[in-house]
Amino acid sequence: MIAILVFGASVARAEDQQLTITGKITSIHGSIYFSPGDMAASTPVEVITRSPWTTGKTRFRGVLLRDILDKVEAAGTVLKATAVDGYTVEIPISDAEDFEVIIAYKMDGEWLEDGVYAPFWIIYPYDTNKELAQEKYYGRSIWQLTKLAVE
Ligand SMILES: Nc1nc2c(c(=O)[nH]1)N[C@H]1C(S)=C(S)[C@@H](COP(=O)(O)O)O[C@H]1N2
Ligand SMILES: [Mo]
Repeated sequence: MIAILVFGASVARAEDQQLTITGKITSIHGSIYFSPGDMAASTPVEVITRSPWTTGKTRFRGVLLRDILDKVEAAGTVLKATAVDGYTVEIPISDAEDFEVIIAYKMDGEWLEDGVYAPFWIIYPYDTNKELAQEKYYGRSIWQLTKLAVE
């Protein structure tokens, strides 16, 4: 009984600390999971930008959203993104093609903090592409990201 409870707790915890990609992807299991460590094993990309949530220039490190979508062979047009805090938003897949959007796991050299922004944060290059510095894209900048459903 104790073992079952402990196991259940550890599974729930793990789900909060990884990204689950589902929907129109190529996977025999239906879902593909990435931990921050898995993401860090791919070629890192940095976006250095100001943001509404940070002070001065911030260095976000992650992987290109487009590369992850390629990796899972995403075949849809929209991503339904969900966060630990229950926030959800739709991200057009065209954003990943048009801009250097990253799935960030580090900020200024530190892993994103648990209970704040971890495990992942969608970041757009707001400074490089001035049109991104607006509410529409800020709203798509979902932190505590744990689910992407490809539709
Ligand atoms: N996980 C999560 N991400 C989120 C939000 C949120 O509530 N939860 N708010 C979004 C919205 S609507 C906007 S405009 C920006 C900025 O939110 P803030 O102004 O409340 O910081 O973050 C986005 N990312
Ligand atoms: Mo918003």
